[in-house]
Amino acid sequence: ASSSKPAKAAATYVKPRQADDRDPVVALREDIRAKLIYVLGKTPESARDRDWFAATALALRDRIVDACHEGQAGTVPDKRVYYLSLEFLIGRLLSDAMNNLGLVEATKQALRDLGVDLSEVEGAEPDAALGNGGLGRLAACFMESMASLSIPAIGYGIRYDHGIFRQSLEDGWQREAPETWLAEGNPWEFARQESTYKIGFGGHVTMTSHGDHHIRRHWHPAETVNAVAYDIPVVGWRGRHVNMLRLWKAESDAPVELARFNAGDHVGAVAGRARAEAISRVLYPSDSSAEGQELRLRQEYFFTSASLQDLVRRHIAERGSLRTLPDHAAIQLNDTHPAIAVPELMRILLEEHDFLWEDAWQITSNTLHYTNHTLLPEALETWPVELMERLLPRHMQIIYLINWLHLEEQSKNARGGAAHIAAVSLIDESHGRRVRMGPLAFHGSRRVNGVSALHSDLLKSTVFKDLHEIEPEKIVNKTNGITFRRWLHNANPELTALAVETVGKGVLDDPTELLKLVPYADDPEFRTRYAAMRKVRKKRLAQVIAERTGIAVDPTALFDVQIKRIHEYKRQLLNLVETVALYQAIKKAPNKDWTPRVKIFAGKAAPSYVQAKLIIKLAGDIAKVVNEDPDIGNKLKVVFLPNYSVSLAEVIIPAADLSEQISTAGMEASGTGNMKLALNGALTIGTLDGANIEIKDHVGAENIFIFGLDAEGVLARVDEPAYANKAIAASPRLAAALDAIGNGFFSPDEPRRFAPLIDELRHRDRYLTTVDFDDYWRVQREIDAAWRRPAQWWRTAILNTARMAWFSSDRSMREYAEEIWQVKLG
Ligand code: B1N
Repeated sequence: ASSSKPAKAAATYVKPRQADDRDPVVALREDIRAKLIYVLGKTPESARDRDWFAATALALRDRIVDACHEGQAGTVPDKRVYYLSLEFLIGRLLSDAMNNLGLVEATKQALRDLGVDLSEVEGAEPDAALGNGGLGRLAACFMESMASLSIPAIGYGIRYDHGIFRQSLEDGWQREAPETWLAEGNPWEFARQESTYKIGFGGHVTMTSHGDHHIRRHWHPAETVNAVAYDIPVVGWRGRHVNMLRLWKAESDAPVELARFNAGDHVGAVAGRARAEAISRVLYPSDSSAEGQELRLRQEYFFTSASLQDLVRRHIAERGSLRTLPDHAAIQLNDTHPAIAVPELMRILLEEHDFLWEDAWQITSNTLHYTNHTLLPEALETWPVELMERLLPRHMQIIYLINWLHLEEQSKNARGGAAHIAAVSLIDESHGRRVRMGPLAFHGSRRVNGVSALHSDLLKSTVFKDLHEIEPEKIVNKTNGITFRRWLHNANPELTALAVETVGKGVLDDPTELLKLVPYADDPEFRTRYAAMRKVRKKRLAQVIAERTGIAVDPTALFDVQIKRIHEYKRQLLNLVETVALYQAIKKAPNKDWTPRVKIFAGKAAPSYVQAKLIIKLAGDIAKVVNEDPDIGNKLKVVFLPNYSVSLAEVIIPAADLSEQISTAGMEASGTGNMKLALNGALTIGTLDGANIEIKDHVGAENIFIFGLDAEGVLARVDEPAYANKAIAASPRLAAALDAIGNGFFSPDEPRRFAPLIDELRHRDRYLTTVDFDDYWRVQREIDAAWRRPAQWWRTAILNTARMAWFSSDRSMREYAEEIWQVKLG
């Protein structure tokens, strides 16, 4: 490959269909044309980019189906992984499919022959944005890696009509609009009407006696909703293996009430249907916080029950008896959202398959596994007992019995006092009675994992301390990863081409080959080419910034990037306060030799999260003042890019020089954006939090900028009285920046606008922003200096790329396969 062309791995990986001996380009050209004309009913003259996209996707989908049939037809795998997740943030699928099938160049050529530009076609694909942030994107990376490693797997989730809302800025304030990815259909999916299951809600439980001591209970739901399967095939690297993402759509099983309809009550006649179908209508837009609403619980039970019924039916068809379920199925619960799987699998085994309790419990607790993704108290799900009894009465009974047996066991051991029993109970009695879903998932699972080394340790010492002491082998760590196919090969073809040219094509199959780039960090010619790659990407981002915000940025400036959900614990506010302090410093000495910076922010705030929305407004207000100040010029620019998404991340990440990973230590479970940015050669400024610690271990302490308190330091400091006051009093620079924001310097039309943010910092500062400020400032100035030594800077960037290999989600998936699922790679 030459450095100017995207890396493509040789010709095609998938043999064309039998009796198809056409050249791949010819075949694609003919097939895309035929899809356009006969499936979409368009002519090449009348087709829009969106039509060409659908035609191309359909032609590629055929090839994925071929790859699937070639690889797996008729074979039953020894063990399957079932990944249950309320979110799959898969984004666009076209470049993934082309790349993994080895058809990037062939597709580009075929479309060119048809007079169409591939990049326009790619741009016409809507993002499948069925997730909020890291948790949903992780599920998508894991699906891609499982397919690439030939791990037999099915991902189960919800086919939301509306994914994460579309964010726009109105006078700097976040506005939400519904997202409509399905408006023109989804060419990747197969509707499987025949795979429909009934999901019950409400009703009552009856008991019948079956001889001595044997009482059978039976649930009679008041309402049932149909779950209909839609399958999206996920093709792995080199088309060797295909898995399914099976998403459930809610459909009413109640017919339109004809009598009411005929009587003229057209709305009443369909009201029941609307209620049922609401379940898969919309993704809850909250990240790292629990939604206590009834509809959310209905979503959780709906997709969990459909998925369990589906996998139970498959297991019985393949193996006969459910006794062997743990041998052939590993179910992974992505956070507690599907934790209702514990009582639901018990119910299916007890009620529908006549198992005895003890046997059912053995099967359940050897099949389920649970990943925890956060320690934030506001994210730990609990459901009021009263709501559970009303919506899922049989499950509530089962939870009571699970808990009774669990506490009975605990009362026998030495620690069995009242405090211990209250601590390990699955029911929280402290503020009304609530079911604790984390402990329920923990107790019902064979393994529980955290998502970074620090996070797993904190699980053991904090939220699951008592349960961990009972079963010290249960918690294991599985540090997150990212798929390099999307986040390096597809997102950064220039860097990929450079790596392939330098260390060989093997790097596309084995990321550890990136380590061979280490010696090139000292090669001036390689550094120059690496920097040239970045320049290309920064110009592209500058173009996007200009189009979407009207702000002109200089691509030679340092691009400083913080892209993630807006949340107080992630501390965008720390970055903004530092921005103000820097602005004030430049104003004081405008002729000093400042390092030009562009501060780039992007991210969505939960619609009900008032402080987070105010932080977005603050970024916009600061940007307005700073960007228009003639004293500042190109020394500092501030940009907030609206509507952050997977596809926008693919543009920003390869263009970033500096990656902001500045959460309060102990609060970011792992982070995965940190990995994407470091892989693409951005240097990290970060706290010792989540996976930052492991990134530091891999890239080397001298190649990352660490500042602030560590997790232990945070725990100690929060108990000190008036820590914020003291920190502000000790830092005139911090005090001046807070005064400016708090007094309305950036909001003269409403001087008190940001008082809620500043008052929180002054009086409470839950996230220790004031405490970490001075050290953050100090390290930022070190970065200014580092940027002025380009040879050294690029050396460090290259070492980051070279040493991030371990953070491939292939590594994560291998670890899960070996140490949790005990499933063989194909
Ligand atoms: O999961 C990611 C981690 O890399 C991040 O550090 C972590 O914050 C994120 C409730 C969540 N934790 N919890 C959530 C999302 C939606 C929701 O409704 C909680 N997301 C994370 C992957 O491990």
